[in-house]
Order: sequence, then structure tokens, then C-alpha cells
Amino acid sequence: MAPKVLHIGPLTERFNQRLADEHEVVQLWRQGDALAYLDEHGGQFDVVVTSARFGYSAAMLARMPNVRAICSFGVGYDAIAVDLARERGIQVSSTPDVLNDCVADLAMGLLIDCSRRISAADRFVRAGLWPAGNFPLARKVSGKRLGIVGLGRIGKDVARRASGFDMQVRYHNRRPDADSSYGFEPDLPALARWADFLVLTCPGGAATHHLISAPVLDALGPEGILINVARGSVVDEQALVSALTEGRLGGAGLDVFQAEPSVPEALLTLDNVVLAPHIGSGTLDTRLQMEELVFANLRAFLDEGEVLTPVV
Ligand code: 8YV
Repeated sequence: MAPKVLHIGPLTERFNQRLADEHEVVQLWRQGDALAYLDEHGGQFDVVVTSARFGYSAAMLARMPNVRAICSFGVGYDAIAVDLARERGIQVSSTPDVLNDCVADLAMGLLIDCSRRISAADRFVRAGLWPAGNFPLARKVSGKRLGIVGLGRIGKDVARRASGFDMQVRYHNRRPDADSSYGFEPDLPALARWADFLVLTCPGGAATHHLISAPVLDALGPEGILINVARGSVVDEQALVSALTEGRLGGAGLDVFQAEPSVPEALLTLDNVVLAPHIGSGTLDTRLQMEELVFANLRAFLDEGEVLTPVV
């Protein structure tokens, strides 16, 4: 019998169609109440296809006794019940590396935008304010100090880009990275105090929940800029809003939020904040590579019994 695939949430039309053409698929989002559907039919499925956005909960997994692999679109797996999957010997794959460039590019874009105030300047020109006076002076990027929280694959690509801007780089990880020559800072507030820009590229999940809280934001200070291309959960969003509205933090470039797609109302009116709707990996080029990697993982699992890029 052909293996049965449960597709959790819609991706692009092309992806959905390709999956349905190549495999025997049920699209969960079309089945009404998801858990009620799985109570009745969960036992039929061998493989799950999901994404970083839709995830795959423990409640779903508990209703699916025969699942053997979970193939996810996206590098982050904080929304997937990986501990339970591991306990049950279920393989989990994500799509690492293929999106590093785009996420690192966006981090640099947000950093430059916040510092040089490109979005604010654009609003200024569109509002017809230029004839009435010059746009206020902004702050230089090149040669500044960059603190990276989470020097993993994406963090290293941010650091590499920053070297082209003659920036000094230090980082904070749980442990020093033996392969890296950048300065390791075990004390996160100390890194924030040193840095002009603090860029977050660490994974989401329980281990990094609200890692960036009021003391770290205060250490970054009224001239410091926070860039988050990681997960909304890494930042205490209320503390961030307070720091920004009270002028205790210089600015922020945010691609991710605590309760996407909701963005705190207070951020919408702040001119020193650049907001993006979780577009880190969102280019045609990268999304296609992510798609190919999901299909390659699925194929490898079905043909050889092993996914190619397992989550560790
Ligand atoms: C999402 C992401 O995967 O890769 C990740 O972890 O957050 C993004 O690339 C994308 O929005 C699709 O869910």
C-alpha cells in the first residue's frame, strides 16, 4: 500500500499540488476540526508534512500511532513536538542552510534600515515633507559593534556580512563555538552593553524564551538597536514596547513577533521601528530550495528509510 501523507497546513499552490500529485495525501486544513478528524483517522498516516509556521503538536502526534517521519518546511522546529517524536523514534527533518543567505540578508537590511532610517526617510519623502526641511541626520553603520545572539549557521552568515562593513563582532551562545574566532561573551547584558546592534539569530523554544528581557534592552540602551530575525518568543515583547516607547532603546528591526500575525499596536506608530511580516526566508529562490529539500527528505525517507537533514 502507498504510504499515506498528512499535510498539516497550506504552503504555495505549487507545493500543495506537487505533494498531492506525488503522494497519497490528506490536507488537514480541509477536514474541519483537526483533532476530531485525527481521533477518527489519525492511525492511517505514515508521514506528516508541515512547516515551521504550522508546526505539529503533541496533541496531533498522540492521535497518530503509526507516523514514522515528519518533514517540515523551514529551519526552525520550535512548533513541532520533537521531544515526543524522538521518544517514539520518529524522524524529523527541517530545511537548514538553504535559507541562511536570505535570513542573513534580511538581518543586515533591517539593521541598515533602522540605523540609516531608510523606511522613515521614505515616509518623509512620500508625505511631501522634504521641501519644508531636511530629514534629520541618522547613524552610521560601518565600523560599529555587532553583538550576535546565537552564532549558528545564520548568525555566522550575518557575521560574515558584517565584516564587509568593517564591524567588530562578538557573540553570545550557551557555549563558545570552537570553530569561531569571534569574541565569545557569556554574559548577555554585557554583550548588549558593548554592542551598537544586537542581532538575534538563535532558535526559538523553551531554552530561549524571553532571553531578551528588560535588563538586556536597558543594557543595549537609548542608542542601541535590536534586530530580531529569530522568533518572537525570544523577546519579552511587552518589555520591548516599553523600552521603545519610553526612549530607553534606540530602535528595533523586527521580522518576527510573539503572536504572529498580530503586531503590538504601539509599535505601529513608532518611527524608530522597522516592521516586517516574517519574510526572512521569503524569496522565490529560497522558498523553491526549501521546497526541494522537503521533497528530497520525504523521498529519502520513503525510499531509504532515512531523512536527509534530520533535526538534532
Ligand atoms: C518559515 C521560518 O519556515 O524557517 C523558519 O524557521 O521561520 C520561516 O522560514 C516560513 O515562513 C514557512 O513556514
